[in-house]
Amino acid sequence: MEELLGFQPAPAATWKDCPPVNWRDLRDWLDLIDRNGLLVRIKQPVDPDQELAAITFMATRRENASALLFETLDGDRFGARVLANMLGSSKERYALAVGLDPDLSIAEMIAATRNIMRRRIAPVRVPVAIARVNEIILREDEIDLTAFPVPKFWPGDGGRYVGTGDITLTSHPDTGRINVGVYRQMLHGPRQIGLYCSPGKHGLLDREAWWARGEPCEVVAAYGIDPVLFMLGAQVFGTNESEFDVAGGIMGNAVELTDAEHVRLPIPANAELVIEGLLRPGNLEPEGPLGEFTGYYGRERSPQPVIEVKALHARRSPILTAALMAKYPSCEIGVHYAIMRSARILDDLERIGVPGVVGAYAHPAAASGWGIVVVAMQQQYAGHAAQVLALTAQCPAAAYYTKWIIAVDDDIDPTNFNKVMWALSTRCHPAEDIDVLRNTWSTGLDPSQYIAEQRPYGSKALINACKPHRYIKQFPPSTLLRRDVYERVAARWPELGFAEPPPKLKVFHPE
Ligand SMILES: Cc1cc2nc3c(=O)[nH]c(=O)nc-3n(C[C@H](O)[C@H](O)[C@H](O)COP(=O)(O)O)c2cc1C
Ligand SMILES: [Mn+2]
Repeated sequence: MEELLGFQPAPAATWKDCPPVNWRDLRDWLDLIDRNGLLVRIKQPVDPDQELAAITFMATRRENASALLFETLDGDRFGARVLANMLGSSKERYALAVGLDPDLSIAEMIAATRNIMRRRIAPVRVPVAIARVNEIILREDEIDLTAFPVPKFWPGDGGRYVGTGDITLTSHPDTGRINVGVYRQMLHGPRQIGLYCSPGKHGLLDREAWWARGEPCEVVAAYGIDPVLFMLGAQVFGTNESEFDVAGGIMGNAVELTDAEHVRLPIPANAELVIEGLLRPGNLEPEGPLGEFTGYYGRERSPQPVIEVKALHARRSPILTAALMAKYPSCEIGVHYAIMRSARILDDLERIGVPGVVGAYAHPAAASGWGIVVVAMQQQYAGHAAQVLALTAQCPAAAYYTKWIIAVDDDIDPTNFNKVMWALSTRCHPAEDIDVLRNTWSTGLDPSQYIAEQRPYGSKALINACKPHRYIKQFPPSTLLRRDVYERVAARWPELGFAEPPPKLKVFHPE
């Protein structure tokens, strides 16, 4: 019945009204979600080889499933724990991470996220001696990452992945800008880790720039990290922006960094487990495959750069954040990613200056928010929908992977796929209303092209599911109740024997 309410996302308060988050590190945040009944602690021994992933997958076959803290892991020689489904498909945990009201709708969370993402707070440096991540420091030969309960997720995975729910820091040699990205990392040996970055990702561009100079690329990777830095590492920002500044802004508190020992990059001071290392020019080892966010093994085993680990920093009983890549709703690239990506797409469209856009949603069930973007708009002139479709398809936040860009009128809530299907089925004429963009930015992980080398060149369908602008005045009226009839029936609702209150309708047959 909300179909008849129209789409009116409540304007969120400005970020000045948003208080800072009331947690400081991953452990505080776990206490917070525990108090809200959103964390399950698993004390029984679990095998990190596939059993951990199986439990995570089976426990997350429904939306809003709890986070899982595995406290006892077979083969663990470090006293480590593993957190899985940290955010997953839970909008409540997203809200608790960024300090929003968990009862907001998805559309309201997107609007509120745009506001808190506007606030920027630069990181601060804390002394090495008080940084929590320095409770344990190991160097060179003292380091043995095989002592950790590093998960192997899927039966066809090429190895154990220490980095999935990680953040990875690199810098660009020309500008010194530090990038934060989430990139998978396969354990090769006690001090060797494979790093896979897709073409176009900042971690890869940074590494190529160092190697072009014949110099090693310094890397810092955190394998146990708080939810905000993780979420920010997964979003696309311009190379003139700092993921740390945005993370600080979202939290309302500066991100705390501290000095590393071996590299010039900083390390997150409150992380659980961090390594410092070097990617040396030409040092490649076979990496992958990994069961991916698409729900498939996306890419054949191939040579990828190896991080030579120089130092390790950890808290006592560190918590590794493991991100299961799987079909919705079991994928860690879940609702948080969909909300933030949608907010970024709306920001991009606003910056470009295209009028009339009222909402957007990158649905998480569409290959983890990467496959489909629905954009809602008020059509104002001939060609407007085609313009919005093309700009949405190629704006920085939406350009990667997205195959289906669907424009709907502003009476359609883009977060409600039932309404989107109605628009596709009643307002879109496929022979007229679909355009295709070719050779667009995609990834080797897209299984839909059989020849793997072609996969990084994607394609996009632009689908106009708005009422045809040419005939908008003649377009058949939708079936709506008359207001007086609605009000009469609503008044009789209890008398008619209905226990629930009558549906609230806002749009009526024109008088
Ligand atoms: C759990 C998770 C795993 C990811 N794994 C990879 C990966 O292995 N390689 C990659 O290029 N991107 C991966 N991504 C996507 C990138 O994090 C994302 O595109 C981000 O924008 C990269 O940062 P950048 O824009 O600074 O390059 C992953 C994202 C998530 C949330
Ligand atoms: Mn970046």
